[in-house]
Amino acid sequence: MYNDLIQKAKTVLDTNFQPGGFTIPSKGLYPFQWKWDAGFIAIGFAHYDVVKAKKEIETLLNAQWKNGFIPHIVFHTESDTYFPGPDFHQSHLSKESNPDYPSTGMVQPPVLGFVLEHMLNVVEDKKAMLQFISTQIDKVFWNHEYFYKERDVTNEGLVYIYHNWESGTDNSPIWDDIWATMNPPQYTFKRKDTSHVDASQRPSNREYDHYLYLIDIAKKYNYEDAKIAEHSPFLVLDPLFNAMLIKSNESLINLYKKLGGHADKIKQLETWQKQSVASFNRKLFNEELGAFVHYDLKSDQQIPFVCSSSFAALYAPIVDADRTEILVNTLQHKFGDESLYLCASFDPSSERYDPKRYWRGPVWINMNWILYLGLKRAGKTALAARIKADTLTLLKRYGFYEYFDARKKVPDDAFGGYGGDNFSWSAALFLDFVNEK
Ligand code: 2M8
Repeated sequence: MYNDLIQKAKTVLDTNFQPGGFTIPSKGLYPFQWKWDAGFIAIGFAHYDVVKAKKEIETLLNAQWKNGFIPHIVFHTESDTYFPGPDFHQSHLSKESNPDYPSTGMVQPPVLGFVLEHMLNVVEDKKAMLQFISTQIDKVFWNHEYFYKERDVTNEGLVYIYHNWESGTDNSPIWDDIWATMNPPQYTFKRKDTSHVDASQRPSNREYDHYLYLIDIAKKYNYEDAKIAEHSPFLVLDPLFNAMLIKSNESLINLYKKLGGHADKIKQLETWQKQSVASFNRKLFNEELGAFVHYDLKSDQQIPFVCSSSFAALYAPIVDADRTEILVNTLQHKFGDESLYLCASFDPSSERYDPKRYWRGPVWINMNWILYLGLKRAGKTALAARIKADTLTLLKRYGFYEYFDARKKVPDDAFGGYGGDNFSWSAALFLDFVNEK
């Protein structure tokens, strides 16, 4: 039924795979290796080219810093089609950075633990994959150790992000109130993204000023975590980021058990996990909204908006049966209108919702994949089936775009595939959806 599209998805991935052994998210727009993209991409490759799948993970982990940090972009090669590049980020300012790999000084959602487990589930040759995992898993464990040591300022088992790019959901309306507390200088720079993509689908220039300013603050303190935590106006507990960490903790425990030994690491992971799950439920749940929300550590309060990140917890061992009902109910009521595809990235009833602009409303395939697996885990098979069907419909209707209009009927029959075309994680996760056993 999807034979043509499967072939196209493989072509997208194979074309985006670079001689250096990593895959770019989209030609021109994103010419380097991104961390959480690499994880989703490896899952796609695992379905038909295990060598590339392993290479993707290896190449990313080679760029790990001395303190376990894994950067959000690794600048394996030079390119003048993206801003801000290595010259702006200057990872060398950090004494912890990896001298062999210029990178950014920020992170992205910790997906690698569950990516390794998912790759193992997908491949035929489990023995060979486990062998590969045994060579990489300690690096992922070490990355979690970094998070718990350096990014848990309140000692609650919840990890902060200091930049919206660390969340992966770059210009979500969640950050708007934080931007209102800042007054960054107006930077003079040449946007590169808007030469690849219509400006109406991307963040505004003023939003970029905020993004760049946060990086400048981090650079001023040579990317030292404790100093960033003290001085950055942006310090947030993100429910997507922390759910990914908890899901990956669970996967690391499962994988270490399969590998045998490693009792000390399993014990450590279980200890982190217990505290993280308890704090996640205590601090990030908003009773009134019936969903998990972000928490602003600077103003010491929740950011009371529902977005697709609010439901990522379903994919991890976080939510009890009562809360699952509440959460699923909120998802259905706020996002489940039949005129919309699941799942808009931001609350469609909010005045901040924008169905075209990047992370302010459109549907993203990686979020749908996380929510799909979460709903299945929660036993909500009908809603899970709907999100899978919507995902496949969108990809069939528009192709492997970066994000999609959530409206089934786009005004004036306009084209609803947005951002970069031939986008790697849309192709990769399509392969995972259609090859599901
Ligand atoms: C987008 O973010 C980058 C910065 O990291 C950008 O806009 O330049 C986000 O969608 C992010 O989640 C994604 O990893 C990245 C590459 O696909 O693009």
